[in-house]
Amino acid sequence: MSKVTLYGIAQSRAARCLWALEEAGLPYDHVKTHMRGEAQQPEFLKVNPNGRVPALIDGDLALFESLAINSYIAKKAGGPLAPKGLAEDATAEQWSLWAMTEVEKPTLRALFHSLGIMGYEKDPAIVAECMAELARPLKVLDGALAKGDYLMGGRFTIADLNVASVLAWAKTARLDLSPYPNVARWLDACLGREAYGRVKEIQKAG
Ligand SMILES: N[C@@H](CCC(=O)N[C@@H](CS)C(=O)NCC(=O)O)C(=O)O
Repeated sequence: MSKVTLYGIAQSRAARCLWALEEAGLPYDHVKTHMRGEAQQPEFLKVNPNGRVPALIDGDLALFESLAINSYIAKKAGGPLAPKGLAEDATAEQWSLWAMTEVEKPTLRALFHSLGIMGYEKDPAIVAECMAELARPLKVLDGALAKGDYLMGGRFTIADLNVASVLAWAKTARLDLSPYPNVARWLDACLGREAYGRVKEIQKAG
């Protein structure tokens, strides 16, 4: 299988794609493009005109958007991570778009204000506001996970990986997920996977 190239330091949303690549066992090169400065240089803008990471190149194909990249990785590699058939494909897309539109923004805001990082003040009131905003989607996810260990097909798939890779920030922020016990259990299982452990190692290595 042809080698792909992933751009983006591991301490960015590129971590999501590193997880998918490690999980899928796809051969890849990792170019540690920094999100500030390097990603806005003319050379990199040919890879991703948005000037953001991650981005992925596979031959003539250039892709941006972390979770779309992950869908591609899963389908290219095949195997249990990939959706089987149209219904699973649509379900995986549903969860990925949902994670981006319903979950990502308040989770990232909660992360910044719970740890006081990236120039933001620690602010428990803002974290509480984010948790209130997350209540609706987290209840939906908790309900879906009450029916089984994973989001679809009775196995860990790209749907789980994509949603968990966004909710990983909730873990880093130590957000209280106890009102959503199925989410808490599932997130621990997803983030406990060997492939995710390898991503943590890559992050530590810098
Ligand atoms: N929706 C995009 C967001 C990409 C994104 O914002 N990446 C950040 C790093 S985590 C970045 O490159 N920021 C640089 C900038 O905004 O100029 C995705 O998920 O790939």
